[in-house]
Amino acid sequence: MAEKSYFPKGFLWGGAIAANQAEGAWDKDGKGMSVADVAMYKPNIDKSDYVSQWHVSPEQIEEAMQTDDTVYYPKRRGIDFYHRYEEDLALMEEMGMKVLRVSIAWTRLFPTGTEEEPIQAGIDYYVRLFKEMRKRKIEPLVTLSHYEMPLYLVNHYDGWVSREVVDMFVTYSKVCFEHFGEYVKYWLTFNEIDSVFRHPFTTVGVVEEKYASKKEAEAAIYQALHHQFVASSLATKYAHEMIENAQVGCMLTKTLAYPLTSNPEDVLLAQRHNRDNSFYADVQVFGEYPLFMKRYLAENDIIIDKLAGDDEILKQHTVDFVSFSYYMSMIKSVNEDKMEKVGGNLITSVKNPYLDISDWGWQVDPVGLRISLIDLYDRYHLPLFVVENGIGSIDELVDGKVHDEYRIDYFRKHFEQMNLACKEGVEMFGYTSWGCIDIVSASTSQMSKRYGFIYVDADDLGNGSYDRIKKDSFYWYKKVIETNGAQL
Ligand code: BGP
Repeated sequence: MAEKSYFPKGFLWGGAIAANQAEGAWDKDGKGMSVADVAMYKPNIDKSDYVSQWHVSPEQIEEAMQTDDTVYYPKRRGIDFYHRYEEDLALMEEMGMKVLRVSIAWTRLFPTGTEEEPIQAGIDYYVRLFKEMRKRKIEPLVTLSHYEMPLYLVNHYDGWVSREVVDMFVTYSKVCFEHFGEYVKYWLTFNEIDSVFRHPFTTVGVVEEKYASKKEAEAAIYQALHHQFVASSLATKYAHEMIENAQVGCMLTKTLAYPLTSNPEDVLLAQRHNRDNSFYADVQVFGEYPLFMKRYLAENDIIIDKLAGDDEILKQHTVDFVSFSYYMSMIKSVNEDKMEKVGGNLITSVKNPYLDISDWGWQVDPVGLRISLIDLYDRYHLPLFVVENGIGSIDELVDGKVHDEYRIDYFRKHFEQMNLACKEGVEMFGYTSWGCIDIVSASTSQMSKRYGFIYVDADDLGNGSYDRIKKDSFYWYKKVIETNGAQL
């Protein structure tokens, strides 16, 4: 007998995509190049090798700027959401989705990021998109920066290391609030702001090879991160001033770690991982750097250049809710060097003997989502929103159907645990599955790593009709939403 539903009335069930992985039209209507337009798809690369698809060199940037190829630069074509959003929103409305998380491509409004005024075609597109969402009673949840900053700022300003980029981001954010505020109430500032060390180029525009040492690159990333913290707080300030009842969230990759054994040293390692992971949300919720991070920076001679007033900005403009992505849990151990690993070189973990792993080596842990929800709620006492969760898999299209019972099973188990978290006193108000429609993978630029309830008929090289096809999970999720999580 399934548990009764503890999801609050009006719970926002939905899905999530990002401009750079879905829109395509990378150079249409005046849009400038973003860091996503440099991401190259490399065929036959090992599934565990994310780094070489996502990290770039100055040479790769140069090479990417010389071509308009959309075959090996799949994020330039996405799934053509830019032109097909009405069809896609109709399918999402049919599913009963109450919210859709999208991002705004900064370079569609400010091609280089340095302009004083936005280009009208970009404004017009997003007004059309948000109006269409509203018409279909789909609440927009909008990410201001989702791995798609202007490439021009990387090449001419060292990305977010330069303080001027803070002002440029604030200009961009205020334009978004001014033109889209009447349609959009829920905002996220930076997607997975903790991922600046996992892939600094796509997040803060830092090209590590430009720095003489790893230590200098680390210091540059912390400086860039500080500028993003300030920019996030200023965006929060202006959202609150410019949009009535605006709700602004931070967004964290929750990478929950367990100790391999009850050896206190293992427990300490897991605790340190979880604490370091929370640092990024701590700053945006508590409005200051936690003492453990101040100590780390001092111990490692990392001096962050702050402007007078930065501390006050952080303190005065904190977020209204905490959002996060959840895909896996990890294991830490003092003996991890001698142990079997999973997860590839993006988020590596000791293999957990109690958990299955996805086709891409991510450990599937539904109970871990419940633990994460409880951890985050107990730490921040703010409403929570899961804005990414799902399983990337190879889906087979057979006679026009996709029988993805593995995806239904994945979501059923995760929703059961979310429901129990709500029962056990966690306040959450929404959930958006990642890639509710198949889109280009962030870390591998593949179409074949599919997350959607809706199949898009395109392969890794962009061959296909791009027809949208409802998977079995489409009908299952429709029922979940209809019954507010009672029927899993
Ligand atoms: C997160 C990103 C998303 C999304 C997700 C799945 O880190 O915020 O953009 O892509 O990962 O990752 P992938 O697409 O690489 O499977």
